[in-house]
Amino acid sequence: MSNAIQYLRDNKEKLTLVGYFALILALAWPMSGMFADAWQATLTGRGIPNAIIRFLRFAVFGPVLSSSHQTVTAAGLGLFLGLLVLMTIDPKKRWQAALLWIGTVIALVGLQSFGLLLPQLNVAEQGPALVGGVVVGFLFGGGRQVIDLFEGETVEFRRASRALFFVMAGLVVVCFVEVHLQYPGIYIDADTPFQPQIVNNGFGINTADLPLHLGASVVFIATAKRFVEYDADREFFILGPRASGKSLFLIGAYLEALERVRSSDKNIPLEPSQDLMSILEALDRKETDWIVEATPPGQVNELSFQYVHGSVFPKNIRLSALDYAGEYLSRLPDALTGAKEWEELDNTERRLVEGIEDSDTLVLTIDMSRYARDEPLDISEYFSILQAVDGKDILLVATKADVLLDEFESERGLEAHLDYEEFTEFVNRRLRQNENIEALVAETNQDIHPVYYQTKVDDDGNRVPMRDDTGTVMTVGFDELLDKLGRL
Ligand SMILES: Nc1nc2c(ncn2[C@@H]2O[C@H](COP(=O)(O)OP(=O)(O)OP(=O)(O)O)[C@@H](O)[C@H]2O)c(=O)[nH]1
Ligand SMILES: [Mg+2]
Repeated sequence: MSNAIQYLRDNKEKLTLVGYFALILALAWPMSGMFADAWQATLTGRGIPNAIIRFLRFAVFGPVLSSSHQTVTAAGLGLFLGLLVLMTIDPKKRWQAALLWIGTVIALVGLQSFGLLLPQLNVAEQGPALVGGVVVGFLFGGGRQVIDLFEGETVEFRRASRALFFVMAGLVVVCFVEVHLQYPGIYIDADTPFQPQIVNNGFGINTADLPLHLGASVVFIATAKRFVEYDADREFFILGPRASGKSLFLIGAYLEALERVRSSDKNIPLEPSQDLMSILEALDRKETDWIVEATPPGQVNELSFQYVHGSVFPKNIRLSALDYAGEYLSRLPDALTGAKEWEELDNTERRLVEGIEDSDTLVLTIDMSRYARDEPLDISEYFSILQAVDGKDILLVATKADVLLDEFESERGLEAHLDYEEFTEFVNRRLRQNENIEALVAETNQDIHPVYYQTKVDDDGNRVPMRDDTGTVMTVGFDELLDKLGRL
């Protein structure tokens, strides 16, 4: 892979940040212009926002405070700021919040140039409404959880982020409608706020600046949506013949996620599924040997857990996959293509077919120990499965890559776990000498991703996992794997 592409990949998050920053700069101005137009339009046309402001002013705030329309805008601004403060405190949303602060300041300056909002506020008069808005926003967004944050717990202010999104998106939609749609207005009289009067404006469409406003609004809402997202789900389906290392691959990914939890402030509970937990119990008990037995035919384990990907824009990624006995691989193509009728399939086959159809990523394993021993790889089914499904991301994984370590070290004089990239390049070059694998790489247009458990050869000549002082197995390639999955 060329250096430039590698650089872009490694710094993708920082580049995204710069991109968003540019976008906010570019959007804030047309958005505040549209806001100012909307303000004018709703005032003259007696639009619904105007009616709402006047209603709040006379019927809600009026009885409590000496109220003007500025009281209503101050309360709204306060609400927005209260939510934004919470988003700023949320470790997962810090950067998004920083960008929104910048956007807010630009928008306020923009509105000021139209004589709106800030110049109209009088702190002494609107102070209570502004502060009240901040407090309501803060409490509504889940501000009480801030205490947990100080106690070192992992806290997400999902509600604040979501509310902020609705406020921003709502405001944009309302402004857009006010500027571009003319409709019968509503007048709220100061003395009789509960008896709205219709103002007959008729209907019409204002096309001035319509494309600009429409474009800016859509981009703004889409960006805001991405800012408040916390989660992504990825459904995997792992393909591989018997004993190709499917179960240990999924466990390795989990162990890596567990390892990450120990060294991060953006943790979330991993929430492993029931089936994964029962496998992990066995892992604790067994000190010697491999962790898992061959998965019994007929048994389908649902393995899933979540982890955090990314540092600038972290997201919770939930990874789920079915683990099944490799014996089924050869039956999948017929079941998938319909060559075998649904009624003829047994329960396991049906679940696997559904699993493939529901998945967004297929993981194709290539068993390195078979490769090293020149045994058949049994991957011919991959081709027919790839033909039967479309639109899935594909990941080629070389399992048990430790069997190539000696060769790598003697040829390149490097250690794979320290020079993983070099090792990947080596594995790819080595494996593509095999025609079947070369065809698979060409078909999927993917690099092969090597993973392995550190192993040693025991007295009987078998490879068994090495364990560190604490008795945990050591894995290589899974850290990069989780990153890769996060980027998909
Ligand atoms: N050297 C080495 N051997 C491995 C590695 N991973 C798995 N193995 C070996 O491969 C065997 C099978 O691994 P599993 O994960 O059970 O394979 P599977 O694909 O789930 O097998 P089935 O459930 O029978 O389909 C293990 O018992 C190990 O002997 C690895 O990283 N290095
Ligand atoms: Mg298995």
